[in-house]
Amino acid sequence: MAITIESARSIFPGTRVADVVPNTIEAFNQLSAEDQLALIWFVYTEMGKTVTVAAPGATSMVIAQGILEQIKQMPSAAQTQVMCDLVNRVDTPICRSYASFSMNLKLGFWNQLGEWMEQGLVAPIPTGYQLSGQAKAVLQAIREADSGQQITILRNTVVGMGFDPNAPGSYKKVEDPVLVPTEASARTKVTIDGVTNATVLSYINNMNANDFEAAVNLFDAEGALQPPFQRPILGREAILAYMREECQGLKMLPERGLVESVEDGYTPIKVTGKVESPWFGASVGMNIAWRFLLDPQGKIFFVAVDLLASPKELLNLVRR
Ligand code: 45D
Repeated sequence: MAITIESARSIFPGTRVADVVPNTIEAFNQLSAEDQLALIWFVYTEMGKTVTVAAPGATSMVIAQGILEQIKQMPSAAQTQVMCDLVNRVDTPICRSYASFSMNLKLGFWNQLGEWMEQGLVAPIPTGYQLSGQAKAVLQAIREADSGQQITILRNTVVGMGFDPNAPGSYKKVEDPVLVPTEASARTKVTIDGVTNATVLSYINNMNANDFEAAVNLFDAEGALQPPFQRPILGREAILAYMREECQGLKMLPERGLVESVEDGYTPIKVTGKVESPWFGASVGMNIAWRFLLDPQGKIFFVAVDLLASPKELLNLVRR
């Protein structure tokens, strides 16, 4: 049977992913704008007690600064309106600008608003705001999720806001400045219990050094990368653009893995471990699996990155 990206997606089918993330996002999107804002506020402030959010320096915050200042000058009711518009994806100039922001810029934008809300410079969520019954259920589901799942839910709510006049994601994005890769002498080298495969080790080491060109050159020309809860991204060019937006400052800490026997020249390799985002650093480790399928030349034909259902899944290295 010929191996395709579609067939590669189902390698290591016993991997249990954190379904709570897409399920919660779906329920969240059904809520009113006021409920959504209040709910994120509660999650964010509750998490704030245990983790510190640090906006990464690479974020081109200057681009958002004008809009942020504009919001800060508005009367309180207008500030609340802007936030509701963002949630409701209304067609306004601010919502269009927001949609053109990179992921990190969207996060940095809200992080600033959150700080100002705390300081009373931007309209806060009214004290004693009562969530609807549905919103309470969503909040409870988020509280029961682990911290890695919580930050993924938070991030996904922020990414979908604003108004994109064309198909979602088709808007010309403001690009983040490209980080200089870590110099050779300062690079870390991971070891993975059970995996000595040079491509896999080199992938992780290059990603940890922000050397996305080197990482992308490890892919087959027709290769694909599938982020958590997303469709595969196809081809080196698209993967490189994605990495520049989503992978700067990530810390990948693989722990163990399994190399399966070769089938039709292709090698399935599963690796599990933690990933830390620059926003939360070591205070939030996400439990991750990488499911690689290497082609006969040892290039990455496919890799899926999964957010795991539980820490127990870190030990699940069986193929079926
Ligand atoms: O609405 O190997 C207020 C890939 C209230 C690549 C607010 C990967 C109102 C390949 C609180 C102000 C990338 C796939 C809002 C690996 C309101 C690869 C503010 C995986 C919105 C390993 C909210 C990488 C705020 C992974 C400020 C899994 C929210 C990376 C801030 C995951 C939320 C990174 C933040 C994640 C969330 C980062 C900063 C999940 C950050 C999440």
